[in-house]
Amino acid sequence: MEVVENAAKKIEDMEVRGAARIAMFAAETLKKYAEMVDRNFDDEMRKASERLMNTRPTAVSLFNAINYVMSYSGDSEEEKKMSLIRRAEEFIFWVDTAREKIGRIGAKRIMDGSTIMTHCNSSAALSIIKQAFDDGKDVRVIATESRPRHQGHLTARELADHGVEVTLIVDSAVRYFMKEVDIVVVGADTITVNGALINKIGTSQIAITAKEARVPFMVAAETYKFSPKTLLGELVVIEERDPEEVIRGELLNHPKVKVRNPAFDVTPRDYIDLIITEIGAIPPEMAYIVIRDHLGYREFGGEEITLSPDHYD
Ligand code: 5GP
Ligand code: RI2
Repeated sequence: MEVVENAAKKIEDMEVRGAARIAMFAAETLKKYAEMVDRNFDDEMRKASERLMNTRPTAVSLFNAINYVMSYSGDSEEEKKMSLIRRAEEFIFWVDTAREKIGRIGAKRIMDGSTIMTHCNSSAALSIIKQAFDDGKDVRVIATESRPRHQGHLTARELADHGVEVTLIVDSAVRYFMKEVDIVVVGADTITVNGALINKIGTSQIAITAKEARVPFMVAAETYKFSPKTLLGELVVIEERDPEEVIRGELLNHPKVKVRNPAFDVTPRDYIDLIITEIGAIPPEMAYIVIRDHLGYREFGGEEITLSPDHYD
């Protein structure tokens, strides 16, 4: 289990982060562990998947990845192992190809000469921006620093290294700059059945500001970011992280001061113009259809929800 424990710690500490990356990493880890297990396959894999599942609660991509990989079949342990490995590879392929497709679809919505605002560090959102740039469009990006973990620095570096001009701003400067913005593009940790977006804390403030300024707000989300559990009435758990990520020192221990650090917030669907998925650009109202038809769960109504390889059809 050491390989699983180490991987779980990396996700918890955010050494491996981003909804797509943690999902792919979980699939890679399950595959690696399956290759090592030589007895009690079902039990061992169940323990491994539970450990990985209990790392970060908000991004449904992690749940969907684990659920997809763990829906293996076979009579003998060897058959089960082969089935699990194949499913892990399928999921990893899904992650890679979806990001690329989202880039190609979303880039069409970026006009030449645009200033794009983005928040945090989303591989899907950046895929759109990079594709627009690669298509020869003159684009500039305003990136928020994304306190407290400053993932905006990663975004600024990644885009600048790609050749895109970037302006880095503090999160509270969003409204100040919104009048210069032509479109907002963000990623997603989870999309709920009623089309709400759960993404990095501060996203909903940007969405409200964009709406006020009549600036389109576009979300880049692979279909495995849609939550089948919300169809069964579950609410998305918003992760609250250590206050030490926000502030260190005396104030943290003051008996009258409480420091809170929610990592995500909810943007209601009325603020979202379009969600770019690998199966097309959809309005948030279509989230239910994506969950019903493209996540292809079989055991509707129970706790068990199985993603289906029909996805590849
Ligand atoms: P707000 O609370 O920001 O006014 O609206 C949140 C929106 O997200 C509502 O439309 C709510 O129905 C929707 N939503 C869907 N799933 C969830 C969830 O798991 N948690 C929360 N807080 N809102 C959700
Ligand atoms: P991709 C990140 O969460 C951000 O909220 C980002 O928008 C989202 O995951 C999606 O990222 P965190 O892991 O899957 O930094 O598009 O807390 O890469």
